[in-house]
Amino acid sequence: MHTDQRPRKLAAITAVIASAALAGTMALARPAAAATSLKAAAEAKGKYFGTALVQSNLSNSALTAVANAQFDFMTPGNEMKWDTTEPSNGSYNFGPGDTLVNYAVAHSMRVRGHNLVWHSQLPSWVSSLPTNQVQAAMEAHITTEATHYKGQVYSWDVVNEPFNEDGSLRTDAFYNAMGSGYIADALRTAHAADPNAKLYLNDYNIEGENAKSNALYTLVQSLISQGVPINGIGLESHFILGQVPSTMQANMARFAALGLDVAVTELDDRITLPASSANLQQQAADYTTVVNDCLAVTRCVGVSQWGVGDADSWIPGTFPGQGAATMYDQNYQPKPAYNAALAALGGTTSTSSSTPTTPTTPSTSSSSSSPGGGACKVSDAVNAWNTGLTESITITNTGSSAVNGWQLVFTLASGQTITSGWNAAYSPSSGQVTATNASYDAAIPVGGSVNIGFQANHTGNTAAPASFSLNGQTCANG
Ligand code: 9MR
Repeated sequence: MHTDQRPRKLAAITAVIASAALAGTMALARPAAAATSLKAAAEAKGKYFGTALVQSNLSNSALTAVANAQFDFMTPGNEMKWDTTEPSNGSYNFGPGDTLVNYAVAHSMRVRGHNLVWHSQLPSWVSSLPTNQVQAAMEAHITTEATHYKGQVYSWDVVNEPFNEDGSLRTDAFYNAMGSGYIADALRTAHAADPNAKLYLNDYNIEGENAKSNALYTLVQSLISQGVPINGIGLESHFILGQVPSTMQANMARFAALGLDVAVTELDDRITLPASSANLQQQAADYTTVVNDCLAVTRCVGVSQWGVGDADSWIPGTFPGQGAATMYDQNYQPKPAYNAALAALGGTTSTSSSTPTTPTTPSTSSSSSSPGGGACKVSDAVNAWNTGLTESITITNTGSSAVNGWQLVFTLASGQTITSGWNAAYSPSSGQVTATNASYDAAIPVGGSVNIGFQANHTGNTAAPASFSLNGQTCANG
């Protein structure tokens, strides 16, 4: 918007650096560094960033190196489920869960207890019980497990995946024995055992507004009105590439408005293999959307991915031909989705090292195209740090007909190279760049806007592009 701001800011920053250096107090002049891990960036926003771990992961040093550096929250993938913890009636095994809890404690991760009541990974002795014995078995299981982990878990998924897709309740052993009242009973029992744990209902395909999330919403309203202890809703978020629901933020907000926390509990984003670089860019855009949705809802307490890397994901085993669903590749190298999630949280991918970085102040600057344009206007904002920047670009259709498919052309300042982007495909990564719409934002109605953006490395010049053209037409200053 105002190209004239940057020179003044840079001059001011330079002056601060110079005087600090003279005074021998450069460290004081250095602003709080942008976080370089998911957990630090999330914590700076008052949230957490988690992963799921299974016991066998703990002996994989490449995996634990990433887990320890990036995550401050851990969900045991299987070890707290009924088939592990009470494989036969009244006989409990908390060894595997304890191992993971101890690991989490040792690495400053909070724990999501997962889960107390679920139709799956349920030992057959439970489903074979006469219906008049199921309630006692359920209450005993909840009481024993929640008491065992009392004070050690941040939250419990008390009932996991209770709904069918049409919003009816699943007719599992618990429903068949107790009707819909089993959910309230389970929550009350868990609360009695561990009054400080946050009690959640957790499910999949409830991320957007749909029949299933509507039914959950209605159930939760009713639970609250009856005084049933419930603290949060877990949105599993097992997404298909490019299909993060547009209503996710609004959906989170409506549950939050009931006085509940919400959390993204099992995030992944599956791709039909082999994953192309365009797929990975789309996945980065999807992760950005999810993180931004959580950031936009104060009561969204955090985001957890299901597994550390693609090598650990359940997707290929369950959806043959699909995979590459996480932020880390098979070798625990970060993918574009990692950079995108970190950038969305306000962090930076520049690796921290013992070498002091040049003190710089993250600068926000903006510029836009020459005024006068016609069918479009563009506003952009650059947020830069010592070696990198993010640029957020909003394109508005100011013409009199809808845009259907678009290319935005702009020229990066010398030394800038795009490393990841969202909501468009960017090519090439430096010089004159063409950003091509993603499938889901090809249409810009009259008066409508699309936001895209990217993360780039730079070598000192953090200037925004001087002008933008949309489908060959120069855009106005937005
Ligand atoms: O990741 C878990 C996998 O190892 C198990 O085989 C599977 C069995 O159902 O459960 C997986 O985790 C699920 C989680 O507990 C609940 N939501 C869906 C997850 C993926 O299936």
